[in-house]
Formats: sequence, C-alpha cells, structure tokens
Amino acid sequence: MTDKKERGIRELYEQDPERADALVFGRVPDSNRRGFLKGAGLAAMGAAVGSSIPFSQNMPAGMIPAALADSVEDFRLEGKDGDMTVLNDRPVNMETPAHMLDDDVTPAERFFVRNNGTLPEKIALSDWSLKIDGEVENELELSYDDLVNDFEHVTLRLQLECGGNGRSAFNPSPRGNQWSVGAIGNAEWTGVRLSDILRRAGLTQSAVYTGHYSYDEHLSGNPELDPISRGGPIDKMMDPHTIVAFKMNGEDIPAAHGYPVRIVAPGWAGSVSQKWLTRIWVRDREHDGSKMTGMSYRVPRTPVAPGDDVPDEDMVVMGSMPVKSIISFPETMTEVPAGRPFEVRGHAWAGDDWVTDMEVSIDYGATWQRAEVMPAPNKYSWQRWRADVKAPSVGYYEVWARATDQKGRMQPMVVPGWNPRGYLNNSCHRIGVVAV
Ligand SMILES: Nc1nc2c(c(=O)[nH]1)N[C@H]1C(S)=C(S)[C@@H](COP(=O)(O)O)O[C@H]1N2
Ligand SMILES: [Mo]
Repeated sequence: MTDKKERGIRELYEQDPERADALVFGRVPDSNRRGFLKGAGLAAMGAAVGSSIPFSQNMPAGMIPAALADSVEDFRLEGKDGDMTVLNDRPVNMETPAHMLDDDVTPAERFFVRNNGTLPEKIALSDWSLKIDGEVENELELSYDDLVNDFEHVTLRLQLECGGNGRSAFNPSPRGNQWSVGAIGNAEWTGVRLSDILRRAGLTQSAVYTGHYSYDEHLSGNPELDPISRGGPIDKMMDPHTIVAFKMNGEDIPAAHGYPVRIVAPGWAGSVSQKWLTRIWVRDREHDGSKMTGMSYRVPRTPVAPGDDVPDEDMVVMGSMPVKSIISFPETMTEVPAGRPFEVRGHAWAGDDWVTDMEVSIDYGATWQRAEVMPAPNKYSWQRWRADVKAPSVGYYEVWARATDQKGRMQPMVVPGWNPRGYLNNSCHRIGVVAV
C-alpha cells in the first residue's frame, strides 16, 4: 500500500476503485464479478483485519471494506466531546461518529455542527427580537419574552440532518464538507409552532414561501452578504412540527446550535432550520436568499451522469430528505462472539415520512434478516431499531442495515443519484465486526 501516504485509501476508493482494490487485496480487478478475493488477496485482507473472512466470496469489488473506511486518520481532530470528527474549523463543521449516536435523544455535546458563516458571540436576550414581515396582514416584532409567553409551547424529538450528509461517498467528489454518516441528530426541542406565529401575523393570499435571516456573519466580513438565508414552502412551515425553538434537551440552545432561538423544520435539509434567527420574511415566490439558488441545496430535476454540468434551470430546491438509517451499536470493528447472537441497533428516519421496515445483512447483502423497528415517540423523531445477528464462525464480517419507508422506498446499497453538490446520499450504513 505504497500509495496510502499520498492518497488516503478512502480517497483512492473514490477516485480509482480498481487500483484501490489492487493495492488492498493484490487482486486483478478485471470485472465486478464477486468471488475473486482469493489466495494472496484474501490473505492480505485477512492480515489487515487480523482474522479470516468467511463470506469473502460475496465481497463486492471496488467498494472499500468498512474495516478500512473508518480508519483514515486525516480528519480525526479534537472537537466538542473530544471524539467528534472535525471537518473544518472555519466555518466550524463537525460530525458525530455513528457509535456516538446511540442515545434516543442526541446530547448537545454530540450533536453535529454545520456553520456556513461565523459562530456569533452570545447575544443578550434583551437585545434579541424576531421580525415577521412580507406577505402578512400585520408585521410582528417579537421580543424574547413575547415569544416565550404569548404562544403555546411544544416539546418534540425532531430529526435534523444536513442535506450533504453522506457527501463523501459521491464520485466524482462534489465540493463541500466531506460528511460521512454523522451529520444527523435527534434532540428534544422546545419552542412554539411557527404556524402559530404566522397565523398571528396573518398570511395574505400571496404568501407562498418563507425566507430566514440570522445574525451570524459571512466569512468574507462583508455585511452586505448573508452566510445563509434559506426558507421553505408555506405548507411545510405551517406543519405543527415546524417550530421556533428556544430550548434544546431542556436547556438554553447552545451557542453553536443557534442561541437563543432557531427554527427546526424537521425532515428537510438542515439548512432550512435557521440558527440565531432574527427575521422571517414571508415571500410571494420561492425565496432567493443566500444558498437558495444556483447549485446550493438544489438537485437536478431528472437524473444526470456523474460529473455532469447541470444548467441552472434544470436544478430544483430539495424538499423532504429520503429514508435512511445508521448502526449506532456496536461500534465499527468491535469484536463480537462467533456463533452466538449479538445485538445490533441504531436509528432510522425518513424525512416527512416514517420507517416501516428495517433489515440487516451479515453476508454483504446476500441474505437479509428483519430487524425490529419501534414507533417514533412523535412524528419526525427518528425511530429505534434493533436485531440479534449471528456471525456463523470466527472472522471478519460486515453488518449492513437498510430501512424502508411507509411508501415502500428502500435505502439503496450503492450511492444513489449523483448531483453537483452531493446531497441526499441515503445509501446503507455498514460496519465491520470481528467474530472471535
Ligand atoms: N444562521 C444559520 N443557520 C443555519 C446554518 C448556518 O450556517 N447559519 N447552517 C444550516 C445547516 S446547513 C444545517 S445542516 C443546520 C445544522 O444545525 P446544527 O449546527 O445545529 O447541527 O443548521 C442550519 N442553520
Ligand atoms: Mo446542512
């Protein structure tokens, strides 16, 4: 593996999977046919994982073994909770390793952070206000006290996933933070329904979309520019689960997550959930703020070939996120007992929808077994799933997991439709385990 220092093995698998296979396994990658991991290649991979590989005949070509995918050193930096994965420090972007997402309610210390601009100084509550203007009968200017005292409170567990979660698996590699699987969290948010605020303001006939503003600053320092100003269609904003939150897990919202007030519009790209919120501009057309247009948070209307240039008019704003799941236990590359069942569990979610089925495989997708899926405590919370899985003999295995939503849509095993900025990757999560 002489190339490993110049190009990380994950990068090499993205750019040149055949060469990566040749380096890792010493095999001649003449086709995608399975079952050619033999002889020297099998011995080399076995040596790398310190074990035999019972289902080696099923191992797909050109797909990095999970044993190696998570061992890439480059990104491992200190973050909050020490073990968060820091992708960027300006702006701050950090994700949560899958095994740290095992809690039903994600603690703030382990919640991914996605900033487009500066991380603002803590504002005094007396200085904060929220303006509602645009296509409304009565413009509102709410103080923090008005917000907290004048509207009914709701507390909900809500999944929040970055639209670019999973971007690192796209090939060719789109620009942007190279998220693995951990730009997702499910905190318990307390706030007021955005619909109640919009009703108080009185939407006019012409109201079709919201535009969100906040007090974080553009990295250029130019006060004319917003780091991000997205929004959503009125229907989504009037959903009773779309809230203006002032508490996260029962505490003030931490600085990194939008103190003192943010939107949580669950099930849609996290970018709709404006942090450090100061203004909601009700629009008579699709909002055209920063990162609403061009390639940002937009995907091709119809599938395109990987790497294609897509003209602006063929791009559409993303809506609901697709069905997805993670394996949060055990941690990848844990030892498990051979020949005896061990517990595998995680969470599954499906944007505006919900998860009805969950399956796991221990043999690279040759066979699947049903997992249990629990109902969500409230709509838009992720759902717990669990299964007892057995590795028939000693050796290296991978656990693959896939969710299906109530409309019958299933997570793909391979990376779905390439798009210029690498959004909406809902391919299956997998981990490596070593049965001993
Ligand atoms: N004001 C503001 N709100 C924002 C952002 C931002 O950069 N500034 N990032 C958005 C994006 S892209 C995501 S994915 C979520 C992330 O929320 P979190 O950092 O609390 O996890 O916040 C959204 N809200
Ligand atoms: Mo995001």
